[in-house]
This record gives sequence, C-alpha cells and structure tokens, in this order.
Amino acid sequence: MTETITRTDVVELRLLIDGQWIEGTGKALESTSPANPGQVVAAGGTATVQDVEAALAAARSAARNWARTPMAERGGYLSRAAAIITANADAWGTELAREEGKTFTEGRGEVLRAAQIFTYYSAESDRLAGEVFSSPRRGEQILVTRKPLGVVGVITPFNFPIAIPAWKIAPALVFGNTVVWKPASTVPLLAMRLAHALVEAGLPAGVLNLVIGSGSLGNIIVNHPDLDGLTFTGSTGVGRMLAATAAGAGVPIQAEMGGKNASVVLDDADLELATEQVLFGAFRSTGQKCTATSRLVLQDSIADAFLERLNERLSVWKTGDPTDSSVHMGPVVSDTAAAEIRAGIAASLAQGAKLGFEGDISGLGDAFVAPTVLELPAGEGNIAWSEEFFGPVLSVRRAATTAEAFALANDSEYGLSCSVFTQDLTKALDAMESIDVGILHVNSESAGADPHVPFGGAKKSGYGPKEQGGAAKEFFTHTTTVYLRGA
Ligand code: UN1
Repeated sequence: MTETITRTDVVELRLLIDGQWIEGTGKALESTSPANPGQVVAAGGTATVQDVEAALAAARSAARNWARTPMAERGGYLSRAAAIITANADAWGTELAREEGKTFTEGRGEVLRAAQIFTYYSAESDRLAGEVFSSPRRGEQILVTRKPLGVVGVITPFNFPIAIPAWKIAPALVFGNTVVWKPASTVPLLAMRLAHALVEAGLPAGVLNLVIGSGSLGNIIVNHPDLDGLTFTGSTGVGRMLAATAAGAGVPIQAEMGGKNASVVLDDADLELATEQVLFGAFRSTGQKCTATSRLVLQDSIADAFLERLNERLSVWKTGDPTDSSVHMGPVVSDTAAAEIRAGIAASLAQGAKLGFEGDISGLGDAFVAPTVLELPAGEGNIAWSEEFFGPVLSVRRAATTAEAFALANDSEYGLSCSVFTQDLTKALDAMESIDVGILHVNSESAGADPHVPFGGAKKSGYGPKEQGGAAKEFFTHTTTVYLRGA
C-alpha cells in the first residue's frame, strides 16, 4: 500500500505541569494514525524524569488546597469540563478515530461518554455521605468520614483514550485528590484534549498534571515518594508489576487488567439478538476492549445455526478507514499489535483450530487484522482460548449442556465480564450463581459499562477496589473514624 504523508494538521504535543503547557524535552514522539501510518496526528517532545518529578511536586503542593476546596466547587469544575467535552464531540471524535483507529461513530460516542462520566461525578459532590454510629459511652458519637488519598497517579491504556481517563480522573478530582496522569504514548492527542477541557474549566494549577511518554514514566511515578495512590488500566503484565512495586512502597493501587470474556448462547436463546450482540461484543472497537467477547460457547443444538448467522453478518462487516462512515471496524492500534495478533491466530491454527471465518482486508495497511472466527477442537488446550489477543478474534467451543457451557465460561484465569443468552429465567439465575465474573450480562454483549455502577473483574482480571459508581470512593478516599465527645 502507498502511504500518503500528511503533516499539514499535526498538533504540537505539550505536557501540563503546574498549570503550564510546556514542551517536553525528552525523546521526540510522533502519534500516527494506525490506518495510515504516514499520517502524523500529533508530535512533540516527551517528558523527562525531571518533568515527571515536577508534575509530582506540583500535585503535592496543590493537594492541600484542593482537598479543602468544598466538594460542590470541585464538582463545578467537572460539570464545566463536561460541557466543553460535549461541545467538542465531533472534532475530538474524529481525532480519536484517526489516532486510535476505532470508527468515528465509536470515537464520538466515547467522547460523549467521557462527558457523561464527568457529569455523573460532578453530581457525586452532592451524594458523598459518611456514617454516624452510636457510642457505648455517654455524650459521644462515632463518625466515619472520608478523606482524599492525596496525590494519585493515573496510568491509562490506548483503547479508550478519553473514557477510561475520565472514569479515573473525574472521581480522583471530585473526591479531592490531585493527579499526575500518564496516558498511553499511542494516544497523546486525546489526552491533551481532556486535560485542556479541565484547564478551560478553570481547574487550579497543579491539580491535574499530564506527562506524555513511554511506559518508563509509569515506573518513575510508582516509585516516587510523593505518590499516595495509583490507578491503572492496561495489560496484566504491567499491572502486576506496578501492583508489586506499589505494595512494596505501601501505596494503594487499583489495577484493571486482562479479560478473556465468554459469551454463552444456550439452546433457547433468541438467536437473532444473540448474533448481533456477539458480533458487537467481539468486533466493535476491533476487539480492543478488556470487556470484548473473545470466547464463544455454543450449545450443540444451535451451534451450526448460530455460526451460519454470524458468518452472514460478518460477510457484510466492513473493515477499513475508521473515518469512513460506511466502515464497521478500523485497524488495531499499531502494526506491531497486528503482527502479534496474526501470530496468535497462526499458533491457534497450528494447535488444531479451524478457521470458521476470515474477513476481507485486502488492500489495507499493516495494522489491519481480519475479523476472525476460530473453531477450537474439543478438550484440547488452545492459545486462542487461554490468551488475551486484544484484537478481532473470536474462539468458539461447543457444549452439550448448560452446566458444561457455564463451566467453559469459567475456564479462564480471568473473570472480567461474561454474557449469557437465554430466555429461561431459571438458567439466567443459574448463570448468576455459576459464572465467576465481575460483570455479567444476560442477553446483551459482554462489553459496556455505565458510569453509576461498579466496574471491574473477578479472579485475575482486577486488583484492588472496583471502579466507577459508588465503588470509586472506595479507592479514591480513605475513611477516618472520629470518636466525637463533648468536653
Ligand atoms: C466498555 O466495555 O465499554 O480497558 C469499557 C477496557 C475497559 C473498558 C471497557 N477498562 O477495555
């Protein structure tokens, strides 16, 4: 493929430290469009060790005032930021599609979701409540109040360049923490956009600091004595490493890591609905969601009929330029990621998988991976069953009974989400009891997360308190138990 080199609208990357947009003096970084690597979306210098230290120092010196700012006032910055994000949904949605590779519709949807999260947490300032206990002693009450942790490190992945940062930064701020944020180096432009919205909203200097660069910046943050908490979403390997370091330093960490989520289609399911939802769960965002459906368990009696429908839907599922409105699926985030996914597919086939479907990606660039369905032989280990590929690959197994289907759904070290398709209430109730995940969907796709309810995984998918909704305060605050007695 010939690449067109377009540099005309390259945005200059800046770091945000202590309220100033500064140029990083570290290694140069170019954020390119995975659909067309010749297209540079943003470029500039990355943060140096000194920049990260300055960001932590700024967050530390802003912490006391911010914690003492009335919560309603803190919420006010969030609601103003939400309005700015909403006003930019089209523009930032387009940039998101160019920078990350998901479609414009998904990109715009994600920007609006970030605004929704900011709106939700702005109102959290009216909801936070403590507890009052009676005391066994006369003239005393016992109160449980909540306090911010202090300086929180936020490390975010590429796949939701604005929504995941929003669901970490919004609660961090409203609960009174200051933030040093390191986004994935593949999506610095959207990070700048979100930080910009908060600056425009009038956020005081030092309350949010943005450092752009490679994963090594995360190491500096987690090892820094000024850090009071760390929230991370990303790969299992990095999450475990950060968790080990944070534990060594006595710093609380929330880590949201891998998933190998199953959809289970039972013999009484509405097959039309199930096919659509499995298609969306597996292939939207090019399968690059920790909640994506990457395993499919079909009850024997409907398996052939289901796969026939799925193949039919996939045959008109268009892969291509994510900014083209007729396209359903863009590239994965980089050529390297695509090569790894392709190697995973090859390894699965070598282990006996049968290619059930492979989409057409002819003429597209190296970051494109064809939507792929792999049918796995019964009873044998297969890499596509156990490893997270983080791409548009769905592995299928068959089960004779409901019990066998649920056992297959549980056959993973991960336990983030699962979806079960059935019209039988008894089987749905059985699924709730039998399937060990943090998020269970009955008759909807495995992905998706509303801002007002807890989000996070069971088993090895998550570490530390859950995110979002009322759960967020468990991580972003600590309690103080006050024995309050008159003199
Ligand atoms: C969703 O399912 O819409 O990294 C959100 C991820 C998850 C977010 C999933 N933390 O993909």
